[in-house]
Amino acid sequence: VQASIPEPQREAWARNHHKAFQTKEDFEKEVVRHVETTLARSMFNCDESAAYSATGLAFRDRLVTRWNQTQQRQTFIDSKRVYYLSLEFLMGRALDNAMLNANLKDVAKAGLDDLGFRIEDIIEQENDAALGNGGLGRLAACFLDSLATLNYPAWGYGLRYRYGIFKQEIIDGYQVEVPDYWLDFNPWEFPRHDVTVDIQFFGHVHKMTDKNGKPFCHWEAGETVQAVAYDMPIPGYDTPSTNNLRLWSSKAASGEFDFQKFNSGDYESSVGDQQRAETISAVLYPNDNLERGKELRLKQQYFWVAASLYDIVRRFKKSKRTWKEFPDLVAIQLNDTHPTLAIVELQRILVDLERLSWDEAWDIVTSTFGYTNHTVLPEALEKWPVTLMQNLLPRHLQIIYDINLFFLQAVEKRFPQDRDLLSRVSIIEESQPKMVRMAFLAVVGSHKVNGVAELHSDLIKTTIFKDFVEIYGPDKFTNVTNAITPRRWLHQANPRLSDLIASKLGGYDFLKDLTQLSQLELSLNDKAFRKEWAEIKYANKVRLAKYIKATTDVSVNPTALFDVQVKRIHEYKRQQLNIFGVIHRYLTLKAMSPEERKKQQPRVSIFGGKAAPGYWMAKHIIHLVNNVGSVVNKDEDIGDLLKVIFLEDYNVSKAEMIIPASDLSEHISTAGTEASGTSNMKFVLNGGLIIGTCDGANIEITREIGENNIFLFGNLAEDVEDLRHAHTYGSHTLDPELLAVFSEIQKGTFGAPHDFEALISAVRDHGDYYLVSDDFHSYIETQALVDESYRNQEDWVTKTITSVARMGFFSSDRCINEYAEEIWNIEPLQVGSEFPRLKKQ
Ligand code: NBG
Repeated sequence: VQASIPEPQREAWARNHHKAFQTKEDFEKEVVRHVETTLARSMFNCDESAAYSATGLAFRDRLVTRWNQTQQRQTFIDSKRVYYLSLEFLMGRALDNAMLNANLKDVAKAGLDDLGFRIEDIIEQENDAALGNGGLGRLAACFLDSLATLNYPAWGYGLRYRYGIFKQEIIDGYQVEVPDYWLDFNPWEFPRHDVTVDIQFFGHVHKMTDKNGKPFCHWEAGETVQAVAYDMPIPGYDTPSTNNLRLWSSKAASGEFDFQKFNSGDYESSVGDQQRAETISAVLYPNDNLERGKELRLKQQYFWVAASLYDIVRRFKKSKRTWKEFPDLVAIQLNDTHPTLAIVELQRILVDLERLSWDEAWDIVTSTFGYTNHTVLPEALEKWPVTLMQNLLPRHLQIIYDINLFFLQAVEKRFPQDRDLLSRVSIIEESQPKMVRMAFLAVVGSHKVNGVAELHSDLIKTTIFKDFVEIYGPDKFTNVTNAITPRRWLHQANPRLSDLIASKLGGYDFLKDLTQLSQLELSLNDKAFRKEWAEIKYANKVRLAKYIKATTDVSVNPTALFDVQVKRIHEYKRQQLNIFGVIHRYLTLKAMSPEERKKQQPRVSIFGGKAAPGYWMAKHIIHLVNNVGSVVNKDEDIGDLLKVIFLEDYNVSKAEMIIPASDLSEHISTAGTEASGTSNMKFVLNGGLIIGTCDGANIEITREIGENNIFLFGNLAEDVEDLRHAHTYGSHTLDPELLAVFSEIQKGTFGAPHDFEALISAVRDHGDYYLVSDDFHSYIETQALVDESYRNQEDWVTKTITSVARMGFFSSDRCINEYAEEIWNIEPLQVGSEFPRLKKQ
């Protein structure tokens, strides 16, 4: 291409090449230019929101150049790319991240200061990109950060929801959901009106013959909707590599705006078509670890998967390789079962459109896909009614039936006469109504299946995928333990701690090689270091205390132990165990003499998290926490000894403030239910300790940091089944201390007892599925141990430093390298001189 451009033109382009700013002066010029031209404002009406916009645009310009170079280079080199398909990307804010990754935050701070703004206030102006529910979506975001930082050629594909996860308001102690208008101003996205794909739904399948007399299937659509690409640049840390996150937005297909109807006066219905099309990408389903078979959700999934595959195939075709080479250039990772239709869609493209034989196509498909499982909870495993699939995607259902047929034939051959096995592993569940089991389809259509922590990966092999281990052998199943990006979760969220660590380790290289943290253990006896370490935690707590005062009007003492549980509200995560424990603490304190009370460790119990709008039990838990808070927080007998806070609208940017301020965080799921957990890692990395069950990544955190540095309690995963069985079929005696808590609630101490009856009867009358009573005593005892440990501050600081020093394993860079080597078989691109490295400031 280059050679075809005449020299003088090339010179003109080169002469005018956009030069990214590097100094404070140039940054200021860019900001003022954007205020005065892009935003059409001036010094006199530039408020913080405008200053944010201009700063964002200045950094965006910088990113774009690198982004284009990265993409050109990846295309030129033509090596294998990985595509991460995720229905959720919980990105949070982009500006702070862009500044830090470019090593230019100090420059921006000084420049904004000159122009009359505080950088912290400007950062606060940005809406979170909240296109996810919880851990699954945030993991995808951490992975994008690592992929770019490690210079892997990688794209994310998702949906551009008009509304991300709802905003949570707490009114009279209840959760109220409010829409999230995050797109109102978003400088980080680039609409690509030229990158569109027509996506079809409904209709009929016709059997046809081609000119050689070969039969093939033709799918004639009943409805067509257009997918439009919106791109977001994903900068890596301290590298020019800038990857792409492509999010699809739906609109009426061209020609769909019906001029016939419009001209004949039927304006409403022509606009109605438009709106129906736009509905597909309108909302994120606000369920964490729960699937409901809604038609629109299946439409979303196919829309996104079909657009992404069209795009991937189009890119592949430009390389002029043969189809057999597809898996040499393309790896596709399925983030949970949501994108499983991609397996079927690629098979359809290869067989129906490209006319490959079934077997050739299937080899390509299965070599291309990898599938990550994120849960064993039965209510979260996706199943779609066959009738729904038949109606919406008639050709895909046929292909699924064929995949299933060939799969079952192969199973039958190896395990003759085992009819039970065949019905257990069939992709079609022979229930009423019949269902398509998406997790089984994902297993059959992928070359690797991974869980997200060791215990979880073992569990999937012995429970939901047990038969598939028999069929395929154990090598198809593997583990990649989740992790987090230290750039956002240490450097950005806790800059003072990051700076302190850098001062000890001789620079910021640890952010790219987190195992370097281990050298911190050499400083354990360094008095000045320990003092600064403790002061940083205290300062972070003071900041959170101010925020609590401003948002809830409750004053909390920053010298108290800050005990935090922030995550989606779910019975399996057991916020009810926590709040019952808090009530137990309150009752214990109330029963003490004033002298005795003085000896107790003051605590602030902080909760945060959203409940799915239709999850009634979860909403009751929120209500109870708020009601307990309103009683305890004004009880003068108690004072600073106990405060109970519910923080509204927990999200990524709030996590960045809350996590660095925690002394203790709670990761207390019923053993065997939390696949991994990732906030547990964030808390420890920020110098907090954990109280937790032997579940998910808690187990590997313990292995890394040592049992003395974590507070484990409760029953083990291997005992859960027997306990549940005993609850239902044996005698079920409840913990007496828990019963005391229940009777206090039933006395009306925390508001109308009726409101909390369901929470109590789940434990008392309905078999206590989540083992709240079984673990209660152990939980209370372990909390007492925490109090005792916290009293010895020197010891506590030693524990926190030691823990941080041993967290190297939990960088998402390690995790991404494992995926790259074991699943994707891709190499990072060398960043050479033609693509210069950033200089350290
Ligand atoms: C969640 C698990 C978490 C895990 C994240 C990321 C789903 C279906 N699963 O424990 O509950 O940390 O995935 O792997 O959202």
